[in-house]
Amino acid sequence: MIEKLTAAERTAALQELAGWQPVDGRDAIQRSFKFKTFNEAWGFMNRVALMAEKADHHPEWFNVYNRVDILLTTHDCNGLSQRDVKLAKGIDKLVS
Ligand code: H2B
Repeated sequence: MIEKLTAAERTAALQELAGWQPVDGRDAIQRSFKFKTFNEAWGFMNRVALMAEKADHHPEWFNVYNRVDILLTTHDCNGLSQRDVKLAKGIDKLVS
C-alpha cells in the first residue's frame, strides 16, 4: 500500500516543485500550463498521458484551448504520495 507523504515530506516536496501549489481543502498539488495553441497543449497532454500510463499514476486535469490545469493526488492513499512528486517532476521536464 502506498503511503501518504508526512507533513515534513510534503513541505520538502513543495519546495522542490516550483510552480506547483497546494490545493485548498484537498491533499493534492496543482499547476496550470499555458501553450501557444491547442495543438501544443494537446501534444503536451499526449506526452503526459503516456508517462502517466507507464507509471500507472494518472492526473486529474482540465483543458480549454491552450490551457492545461493538472491536479495530482493519489487515490489509493487519499492524499499526496511520492508517486505525485515523481509524476510532477516528469511533467516539469516536458516543459523545461
Ligand atoms: N492514479 C492516481 N492518481 N492515484 C491512484 O491511486 C491510482 C492512479 N491508482 N492510477 C492506480 C491507477 C490504480 O487504480 C490501479 C489499479 O493501479
